[in-house]
Amino acid sequence: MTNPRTTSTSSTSPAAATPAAAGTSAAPATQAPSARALAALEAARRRTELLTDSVDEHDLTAQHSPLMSPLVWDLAHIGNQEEMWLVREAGGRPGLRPDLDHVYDAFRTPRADRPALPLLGPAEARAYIAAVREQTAEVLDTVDTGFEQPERLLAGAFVFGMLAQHEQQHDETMLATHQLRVGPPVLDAPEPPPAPADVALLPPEVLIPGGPFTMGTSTEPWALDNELPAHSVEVPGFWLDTVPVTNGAYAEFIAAGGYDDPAWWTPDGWRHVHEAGLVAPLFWERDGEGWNRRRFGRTEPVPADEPVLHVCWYEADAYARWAGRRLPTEAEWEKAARHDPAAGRSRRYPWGDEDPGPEHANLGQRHLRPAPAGSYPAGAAPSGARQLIGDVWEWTASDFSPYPGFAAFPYKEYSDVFFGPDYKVLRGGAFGVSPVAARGTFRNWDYPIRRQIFSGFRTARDDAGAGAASGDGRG
Ligand code: AVJ
Ligand code: FE
Repeated sequence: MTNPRTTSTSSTSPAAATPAAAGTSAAPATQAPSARALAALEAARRRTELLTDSVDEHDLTAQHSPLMSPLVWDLAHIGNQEEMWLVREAGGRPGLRPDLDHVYDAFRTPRADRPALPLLGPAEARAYIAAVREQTAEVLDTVDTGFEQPERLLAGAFVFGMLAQHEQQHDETMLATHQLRVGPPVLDAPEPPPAPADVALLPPEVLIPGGPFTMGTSTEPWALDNELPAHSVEVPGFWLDTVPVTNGAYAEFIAAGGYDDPAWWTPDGWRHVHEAGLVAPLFWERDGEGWNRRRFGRTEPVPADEPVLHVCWYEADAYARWAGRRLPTEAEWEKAARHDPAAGRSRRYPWGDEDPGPEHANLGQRHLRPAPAGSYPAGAAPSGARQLIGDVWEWTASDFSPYPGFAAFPYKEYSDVFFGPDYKVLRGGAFGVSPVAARGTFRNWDYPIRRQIFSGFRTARDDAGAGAASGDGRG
């Protein structure tokens, strides 16, 4: 089998994606892999520092929820993965603390048990990740990161991009820990822009015409193993919500007794609703007739026009059934987000191949909440669907499974061990996802009961005239 990442990327090579954590400065498309790598690693580290310097030593070492690691575990785990894969494996160096591998092996110790491990303290963890980063900089200075480099970890600076994405993924996990943490607020960010004027005119749903499209990628230099390889998938025509389901719409489901009627729930979902006592999204609490929510230490009325957040897959699935609809499959979601019917090809993002900028999507923890539904018209897909990238992760109907031709790289514990019916796929990325880890092809997954993640959804339905349909769905 050909190795997609060492194949020449010449004319089909996408532009280098932005390394900016905050998504505010798009890197020039001509940026060399090594420059892109350095910027991406530095952006990730600034965000890690923001999330860990904003709390005291007690908050760093405490376990804020059995669902999460202590922040100081994430901190040193970031460095340990960088030491293991970048400094030792790709850089060929002895490394600093190979003895720490087992302490920070996510697969060996579940999150709930991590406080009992002999963890580095805050000062030790900070010194450790800084020392690893010095070695990383030396490796970057000495290796060839060209696309023709035969060593797959180094070609196009893949291993550097992989570790920048890994650090940003843990930053998002730490952001979820911040959201679970009880106490006065420590994070601040400007509010997202208000909804654009045309929101009231948007059609509720858009048509994605039937036919094949290219799912996954064989050319994106920093795509992770589960996004590979590109392959054609036949997707019958379907209708998709123009925007994610809002808090206001979800509150109607609650008010209509949605949590009390087994008709809307799968048997597993119904059992879970009762065992866990679910009555509303996580962090919501009753306030008279309405709802408040706690968000990063502040309590506020639930904003009706914002995409719903912190719902589990069972809740998303039940809402969709109540609405007479269903969740989109993963292939439907990716076709809506990438397929350009005029050009007959898949894009990197809904808006085109251009790296995400602040006008396209709510990414990078620039804001501490989703933007109102209907925001970011410049980030719309050809169908007119908005906010497919950014704001909230979107649950899909699909189990996490490998694409035809999948090969684990560089380790089975990134994706391979999670394939199967236990995990549902989420797509698109939330406001706390870095642009370096947000792509039309990027795949996330979690258990269907999880909702401390920044998860929302949109709904879909079959096109009655599938195959024969045409037009843009705007009627
Ligand atoms: C892709 C978000 C499911 O956090 O478990 C981090 C990412 N993998 N370190 C996770 C990940 C290894 C992963 N998810
Ligand atoms: Fe990890």
